[in-house]
Amino acid sequence: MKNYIPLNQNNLSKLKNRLKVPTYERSPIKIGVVHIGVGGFHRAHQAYYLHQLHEQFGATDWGICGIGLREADRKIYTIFKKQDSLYSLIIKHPNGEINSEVIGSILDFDFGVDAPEAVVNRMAHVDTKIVSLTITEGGYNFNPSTGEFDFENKDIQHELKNPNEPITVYGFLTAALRKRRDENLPAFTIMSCDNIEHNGDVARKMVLAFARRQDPELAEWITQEVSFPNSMVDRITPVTTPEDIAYLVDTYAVQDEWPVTCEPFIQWVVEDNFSNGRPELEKVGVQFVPDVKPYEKMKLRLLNAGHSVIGILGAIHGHNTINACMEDPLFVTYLRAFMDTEASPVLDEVKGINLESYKDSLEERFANPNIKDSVARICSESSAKLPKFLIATIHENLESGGNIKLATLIIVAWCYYHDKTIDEKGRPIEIIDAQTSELHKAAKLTNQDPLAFIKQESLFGNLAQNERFASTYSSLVKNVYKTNNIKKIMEQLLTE
Ligand code: CS2
Repeated sequence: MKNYIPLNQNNLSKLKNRLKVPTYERSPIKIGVVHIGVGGFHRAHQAYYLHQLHEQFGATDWGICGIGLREADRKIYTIFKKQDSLYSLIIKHPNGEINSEVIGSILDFDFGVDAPEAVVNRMAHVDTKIVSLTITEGGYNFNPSTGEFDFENKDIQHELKNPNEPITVYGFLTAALRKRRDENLPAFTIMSCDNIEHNGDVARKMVLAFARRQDPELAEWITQEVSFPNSMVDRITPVTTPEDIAYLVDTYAVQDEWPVTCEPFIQWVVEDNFSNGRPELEKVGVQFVPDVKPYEKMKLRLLNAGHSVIGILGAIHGHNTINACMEDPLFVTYLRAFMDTEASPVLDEVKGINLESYKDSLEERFANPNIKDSVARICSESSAKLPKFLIATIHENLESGGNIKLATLIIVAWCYYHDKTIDEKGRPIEIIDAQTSELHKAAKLTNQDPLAFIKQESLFGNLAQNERFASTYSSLVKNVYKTNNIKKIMEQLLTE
């Protein structure tokens, strides 16, 4: 039996002969960034960049405190308390090479469900300069078709009436900003790192919509004092599996209860617009630009939409992973045709980026056989993702007279997926979506009304009334339901 060492601060000196551990002292670092939503992505991306900054330049003002606001965050909270917020990042290259490293940039974690005051105090602390967010596309609490803040949400209603009892990100941000204003402290920057076009503008719009209802004077102060930079973030980060945990045990005899795996590629493009200072992330490869919008749009409409395209088709066919889809030449052709003929024509020019090589690199990244990104992860929360990633492209092509059939098949396939809930190999599909029951109900009506699924206005707006879309959609519905063979339809569309 090997001598297993649990990952924590005290054990770092013992671990350093086994794998790469932080070479900087963690204790003197101040917490400058408070981050809400410590999932795999944050740990593979922002925390990794800041870790590099500590490693190479000793950035003592920019440690991170993680925040969890949902019951589901109790797991990371509990593990981080045991592990002193340390975790391993396992970077998997396409050629099989693996680099593992212990990341030290997250210094603490506050759990808002048990201790809301601690969270408010942390955000209101003088050292806190930035509050960053990865709360997922669905976490912004807006109606996907109108883009307006959803005041119907019960938690939001509670917070509006009880400003001292925050529950959601909006209640916490406003409580902390109010405290800072009352104590004459400068505001923090609110930095969204979610996959939403104009993520900073959306965050601003939502925070202000909430604050105006709750406390108009505070809303005015936020308008003046808080900046909300837009950003484009990128690193494929699959769900951690028991094999990843076992890999660390077997290879380094390290016991880490929740490591993160990711691809080697990493990118972050941010607008240089911070209210209260920022870390010098350009030293570790982050690009600061005046306008991030063309980068965001390119990434969301190619990478994220591309993921959804092959993910949904793959789920129906019965491919388990994105790389399995990419081993299927028909999927590769379909993906590229979608990117070339439907997604690219609506993109704006992106300075310094060759779109063809960008698309080539996406194909390579998706094909990385070691990432094993599950189709279930990609399809999860499609009701929050597709309006942004794919339906927006359909709308723009309808306006410009561009092609829509390849994207429309994805909407049909999405309906079929919620209708059948088993794949073509007869296995149940793992569906994870906050709106599953509504989607399932609407999909089930397809045999009575072929347009039933797209009549869900909160997702599709008035698309069902668009003649070209409705007729493309209903003829594909007919075909898909008749053949029950998604690859056959993909082939047909590509040869038409
Ligand atoms: C994925 C993203 O969840 C999804 O649908 O497309 O998580 C994607 O892997 C990341 O945005 C890559 O940067």
